[in-house]
Amino acid sequence: MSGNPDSRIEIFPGDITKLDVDAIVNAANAQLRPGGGVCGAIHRAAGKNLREACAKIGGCDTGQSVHTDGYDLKAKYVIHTVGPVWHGGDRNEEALLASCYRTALKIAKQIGARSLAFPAISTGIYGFPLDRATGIAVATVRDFLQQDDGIERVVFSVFGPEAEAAYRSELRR
Ligand code: AR6
Repeated sequence: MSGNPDSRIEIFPGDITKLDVDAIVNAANAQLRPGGGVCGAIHRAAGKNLREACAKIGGCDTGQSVHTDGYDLKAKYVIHTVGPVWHGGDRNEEALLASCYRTALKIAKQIGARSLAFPAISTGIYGFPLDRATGIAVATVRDFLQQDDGIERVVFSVFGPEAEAAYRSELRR
């Protein structure tokens, strides 16, 4: 339907909160609390209105996504997705991680966000092995973009040289 999906994918080494995109994706927890990692950074940058909006929603299941405004961020929206905690791979972690990317992209489409940025969901505090997570992230985004031309730009925000190398290598495949 929409040409080579890789022409709409890019890598940004650095802090996702700085990105000027329509929506950034948050690697959230099921209670939608500020937490640490990229989630803590997004909440700090967006301000207390984000915490209040998340409290109003109340929670989100693993593998699912919800959205709020972006408040003090450049991004108009935050799409909160709850990645799986890695337990060794036999608790449906891979399918749940793919579902995070898919449901976030679906919401982006619904709210009219044409550019969005993902962090490496689940690969920090939740312990998902980086290479496996990167494979799932890239494959799921490519697949979605191939079926759909509503999203113009997907940025993988990678924090640190190891994550950057993993994404660059996966995108060369
Ligand atoms: N910009 C982009 N990526 C970042 C940033 C940033 N500012 N900060 C960290 N990362 P994590 P998880 C990378 O732990 O594993 C929170 O407390 C980081 O290097 O943030 O899904 C939530 O509330 C890693 O590659 O998320 C949950 O409780 C990636 O973001 C829990 O952690 C994800 O690491 C979620 O754990």
